[in-house]
Amino acid sequence: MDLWFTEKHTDNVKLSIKVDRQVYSAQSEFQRIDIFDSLEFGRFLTLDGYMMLTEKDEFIYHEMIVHVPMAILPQVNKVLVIGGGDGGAVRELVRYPEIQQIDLVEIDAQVIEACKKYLPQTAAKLDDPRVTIHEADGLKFVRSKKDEYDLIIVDSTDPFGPGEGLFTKEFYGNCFKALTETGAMVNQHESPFYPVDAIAMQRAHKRIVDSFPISRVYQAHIPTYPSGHWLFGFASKHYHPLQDFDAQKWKARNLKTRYYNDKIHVGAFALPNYVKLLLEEM
Ligand code: AAT
Repeated sequence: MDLWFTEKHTDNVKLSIKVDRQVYSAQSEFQRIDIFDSLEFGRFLTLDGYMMLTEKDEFIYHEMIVHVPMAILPQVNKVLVIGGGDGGAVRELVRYPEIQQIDLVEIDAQVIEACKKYLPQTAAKLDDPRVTIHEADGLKFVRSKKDEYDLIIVDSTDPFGPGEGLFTKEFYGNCFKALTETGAMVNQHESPFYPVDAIAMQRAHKRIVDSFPISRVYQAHIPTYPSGHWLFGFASKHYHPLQDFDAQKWKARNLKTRYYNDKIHVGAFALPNYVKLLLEEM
């Protein structure tokens, strides 16, 4: 008998992935957590039935959410990751020796536990001595922080349920305050393609533009997210994502990556006209 995981992307579109077996299922205080094995995408994690990551394509998302800001900011000592209990963003961050401290703020401890057990590919570096895990709501966590982080990575679920607060004006204002004088914030910025997603994306974008002097959007192709066309936001107090990008410095690090490179860095900030229109950049 065939078993399929299906996610509804719009009222008229669904994506289905053939499942080999279900590995884990639990209802936490915050959401339903499921982990499946599949032939095409390897093991994958869903929350409330929405795809969070697959073993096959998570490298694209995690490389793009980490290496883009790390190649722009000249000195990053302290990083805050909000969400990201799967550990994928942390795995990429610990590759930088100059990072001394990483605070990971994940609302759902059960996501961390499940990923440590069943998704070592992403979770393996959560035990790095530089990482401190806080089981807390990111919205509340940043309220009391001031002038502390060089980089904030918002690796959150979509703007419903527990993730909703991470798309508010209050949250972006508090992230601004929590950053050092030259700090920057990167967030998963939703998809521009289907109107249901684009409306939330536009709303969040306006709030970020209002909160930061420099704010640019970049893109990547993530096959298992709705439409496959995904955006990230780079919002900064001082450094510009292209003018302050030092390709030579990044190349000299000799970090092995499967998606990100210096040409992708520049190209990712070139947006299609329809996206520029949605972002009111045209
Ligand atoms: N790294 C790719 C996977 C994610 S998961 C996002 C995580 O954010 C989840 O573990 C969820 O529990 C956590 N989260 C949600 N709301 C909050 C909150 N308020 N505070 C802290 N953590 C939170 C991202 C997937 C992107 C999906 C795109 N469609």
